[in-house]
Amino acid sequence: MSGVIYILNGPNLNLLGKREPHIYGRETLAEVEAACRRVASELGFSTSFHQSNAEFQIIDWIQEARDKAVAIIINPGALTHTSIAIMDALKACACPIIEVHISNIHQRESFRHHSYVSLAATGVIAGLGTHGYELAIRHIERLAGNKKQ
Ligand code: CA2
Repeated sequence: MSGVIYILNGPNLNLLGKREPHIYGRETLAEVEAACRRVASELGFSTSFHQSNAEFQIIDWIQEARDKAVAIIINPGALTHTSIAIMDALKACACPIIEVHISNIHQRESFRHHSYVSLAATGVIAGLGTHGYELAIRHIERLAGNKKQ
């Protein structure tokens, strides 16, 4: 197995571990990045990990991933619930797409219950904290393994 997994994070996720630990936990985004790099490398993948508060930047990374990535893991932050443009960009990608939410969006305000991104995602992980990123990487490894059989 080899290849690069793009891991994309949307608005305000740079604040991870610094505010609202009761919702998002105490791990910082830098720690999430390091954990993703470690797990991915154990499984033979590299990672391209990014965060932006700008929608256009996330769309540009998704378009870059079209040509370069074996899979995309995306936590679009609040853009999950609003961005048709991110959904369209993801729909143009052929690789597996795992949508990750740290919190259980279905247990929160009703405006968080709908995700445009889910319409383009292979699968969704929500409510398992930052461990969801690692689970997504492990699932990508399983998908890659199954393809070879
Ligand atoms: O649960 C998730 O991962 C979310 O994608 C996080 C978004 C929220 O808008 C989504 O509904 C669910 C918010 C990210 C903001 O992250 C913060 C982290 C620490 C402190 C403040 C914000």
